[in-house]
Amino acid sequence: MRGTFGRKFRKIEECEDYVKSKFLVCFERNTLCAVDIRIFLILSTSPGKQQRIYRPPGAMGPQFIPADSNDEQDRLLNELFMPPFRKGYVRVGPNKVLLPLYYLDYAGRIEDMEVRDSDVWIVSHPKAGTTWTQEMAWVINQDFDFEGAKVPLPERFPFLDHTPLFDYTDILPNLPELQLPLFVSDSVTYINEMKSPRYIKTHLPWELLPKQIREGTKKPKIIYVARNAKDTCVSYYHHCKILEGYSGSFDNYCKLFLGGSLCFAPFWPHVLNFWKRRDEPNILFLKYEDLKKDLPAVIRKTAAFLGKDLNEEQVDLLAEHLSFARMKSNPAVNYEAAIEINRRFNLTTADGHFMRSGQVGNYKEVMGPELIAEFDRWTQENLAKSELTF
Ligand code: PPS
Repeated sequence: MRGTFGRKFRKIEECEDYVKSKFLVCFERNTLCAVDIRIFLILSTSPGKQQRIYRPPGAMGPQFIPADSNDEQDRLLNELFMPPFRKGYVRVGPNKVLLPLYYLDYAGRIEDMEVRDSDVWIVSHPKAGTTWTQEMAWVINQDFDFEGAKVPLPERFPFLDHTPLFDYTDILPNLPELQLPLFVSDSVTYINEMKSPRYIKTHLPWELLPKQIREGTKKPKIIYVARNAKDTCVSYYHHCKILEGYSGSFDNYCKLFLGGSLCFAPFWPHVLNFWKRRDEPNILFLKYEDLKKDLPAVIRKTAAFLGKDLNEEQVDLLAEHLSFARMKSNPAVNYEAAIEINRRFNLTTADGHFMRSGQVGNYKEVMGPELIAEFDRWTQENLAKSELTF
């Protein structure tokens, strides 16, 4: 029997226990606060279907997406975005952030993790210029240790939510050659065990960051980087094809982006929740467009934020190291190795590069006038009450 979430169960009771345990972890840890507490469990049994709905009293929890949902967004997700390492999706928290089902295995540990004041965090919506900002912050904070920068970025600047994105539990037994390093197989443990100063990347929105950050009991340095929605969407589309197994068209992808149904969406609450905190002393808000316009200026600003004095020679040296051409050919940051592993093990099949166009306005090459107008309307509506512009 195959349950809604793609796991195999011998008995209905096993499937029920699985879903209850997923829910309870989040509830007990108080990590999830969606108002809608329904947990749908639709077991696809042959020949008929049986539906059970759990409503734990007074509890709040994640919204599971049923495999046979009639909602258009859910249907697109279920049909077009279910690679071997994705068992399903949940919507979490007040903004109903979409995440893989596997995230629930890690939600409690992320919520309760020990943050350190000496940490440097880069937070972003996917494809906003995260890697670029990571490399900049790392080199500055490590006093220009270009030798150390040859170590692959995911190792020295791991991605907290990496493991929750890729559930390899059913895949690994069939692929003994696929050896995963700890920062992939358990990114949370890897980060917990790192020496200080730690460098941590995350795409989790503000409301899903560890409690110690949200409550301000720990004050790591946090750099948030944002990018205009249209370029972010195009970049994310290519990323999802080459690295996350999206199999649909660009048009359908845009529907999912606008509808808040891609991992870490909805987009605007993600950006605005940091924009409104931009003046807090431990938060620096950057824009991809500004890195493109005047990289040396952003390098100086970031160095000041990290408490480092740079001379102009260093600024120029770093700007050169961070140029698109240099990063594209730098194996420590260009993710070619990860793409190669996906291809080798047939986890995704699409061609392409992580360092793709590196441009502002690249969306014009793929979006027609109507789609552009729709994105612009949506952007204006969401930014109307803020002073943020792109
Ligand atoms: S991820 O997967 O979310 O961490 O991706 P992220 O690093 O946020 O975004 C990748 C996009 O950033 C571009 N990039 C750069 N642009 C200009 N200069 C430099 N040095 C640079 N480094 C990365 C990268 O090419 C992706 O954008 P697109 O538009 O797809 O080219």
